[in-house]
Amino acid sequence: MSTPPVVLTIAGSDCGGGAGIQADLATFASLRVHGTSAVTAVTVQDTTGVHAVHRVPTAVVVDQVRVLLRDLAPHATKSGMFGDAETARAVAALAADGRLPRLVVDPVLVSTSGHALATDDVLAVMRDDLIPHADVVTPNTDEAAALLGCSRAGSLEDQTDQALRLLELGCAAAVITGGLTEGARHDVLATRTGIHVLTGPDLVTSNDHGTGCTFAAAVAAGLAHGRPVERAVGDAGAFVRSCLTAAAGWQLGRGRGPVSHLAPTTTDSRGDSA
Ligand code: PXL
Repeated sequence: MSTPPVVLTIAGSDCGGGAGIQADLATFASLRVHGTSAVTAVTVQDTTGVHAVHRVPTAVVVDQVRVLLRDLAPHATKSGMFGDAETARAVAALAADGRLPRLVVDPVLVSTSGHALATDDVLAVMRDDLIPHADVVTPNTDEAAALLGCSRAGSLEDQTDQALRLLELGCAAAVITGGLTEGARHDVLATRTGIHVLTGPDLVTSNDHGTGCTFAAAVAAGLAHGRPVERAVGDAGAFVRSCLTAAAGWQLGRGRGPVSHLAPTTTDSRGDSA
């Protein structure tokens, strides 16, 4: 195998292996990119919930990012959970300096189990200081509503309108994931050139922990492979569906189980054909 592209994730650790840094690195390996990581927070977590959160000092986060940028020159970057607003601000400053290439911002607010992973001031920093430098922002419908200060999209029209409004924050593209209409799930991508509605089946499973992180990490992997954003987003949706399908029968833990990053991927989403 030839030298893979490198992706950097700046995110929190989920010691249960379902979300956060662990989901990002598993996704990167599955999609044939080399994953590097700067840890922002350590969550004490299992499938039943988040039991504690320990932030990593901002200087330690920045130091991890600094050495990785210098030595491994990532082709794409991804942000997830921040330990606090100071860390979010420091990462936004790196983005403003053009140091974070092909930046995918996953505006993480709440864990799958319902635990708040960001305070209002982290949300404000993401919206005002970080997202203006993002190539793609990947909120679910709740996160999009929080960023825009409105209620959750209740129709495909609302979802489209909100994706367009996210562009006004200054990002190059925004995809709102997980809009539901009977039996179907829609991801709505808005770019400077148009709207793309990506529709798939609504896969009902309790093993869905880490889908948001996995989606955003897969988008970053696609961008690192040099794909255009429309293709990276479409492939990421297909990858998440294969991860959900493969884990549907798993029995891991007593709560919301993880998606499977062990799913065989199509050559398309894995990047053997580019
Ligand atoms: O899926 C959001 C998320 C992000 N980062 C960490 C998490 C979670 C959800 O549980 O634990 C560390």
